[in-house]
Amino acid sequence: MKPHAFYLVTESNLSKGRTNAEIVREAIKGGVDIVQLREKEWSKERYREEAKKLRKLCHTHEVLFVVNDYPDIAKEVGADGLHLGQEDMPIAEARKIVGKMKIGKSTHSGEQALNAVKEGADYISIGPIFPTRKKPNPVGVGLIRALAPVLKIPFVAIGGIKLENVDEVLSAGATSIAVISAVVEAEDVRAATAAFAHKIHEVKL
Ligand code: TZP
Ligand code: MG
Repeated sequence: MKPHAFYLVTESNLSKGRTNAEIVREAIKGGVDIVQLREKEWSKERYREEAKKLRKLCHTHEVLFVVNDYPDIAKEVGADGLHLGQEDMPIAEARKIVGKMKIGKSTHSGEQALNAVKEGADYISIGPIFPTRKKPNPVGVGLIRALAPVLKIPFVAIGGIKLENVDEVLSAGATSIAVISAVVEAEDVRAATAAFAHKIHEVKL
C-alpha cells in the first residue's frame, strides 16, 4: 500500500442504481488508489463474477484491487489484497490460501490494532472514526493520534469520513483514507474521488 492512498470500498445498495463497475470507472478517473469489493448481501457466485470484472478494470488502470471476506476468491481472481474482519478466519489460516498476497484486517481499538500486527497483517483499517451506518460507536480521531506514531505497518482510517471532516483525520496522523458513502452516494463520483485524492496526495512540506 502506498503511504498516501485513497481507498474506495463498494456498497452497491448505496450506489443509487449505478453498478459497481460504473462507480469504480469514475473513481479511477478521479484518482482512486485502491478499490475493495465489499458486498455483504450477495451470493458467493455473484461476488466471484464481480470480483473478476473489477479486478480486470482496476488492473487495466494500475489500481490495486482488494477482495473482502473470501480468501479463495482473492486468490482465484488474482487480487492484490484480501481484507478480513475481526470475525473472519485468522490471518495465518488465510495466508495458507492466498500466499504472499497483502492481507488487511479491520480493527476497532488499539488492542485489536496491535494484535493484528502481531498476527501478521500487512496493513490494518482503523475505525469507525466517526459514527456511521450500523456502526454507532466511533473510535474518534484520538485513536489515530495514539496509533500513528507507533504502528509499523500501513493503516487506513475508515468510517463516517466525508470531505468536510477528512482534514481532521489527516491532521491526526492518518495518511490513507477509506470511504464508502462519501463516494458511492455522490452524484459526481469522479469529482468526489478527485477531491479526496487531492487532499491525500497533496505534498506536505
Ligand atoms: N468499517 C468500519 S466503518 C465502515 C467499515 C466497512 C463503513 C464505512 O462507510 P462510510 O460510508 O465511509 O462511513
Ligand atoms: Mg469480513
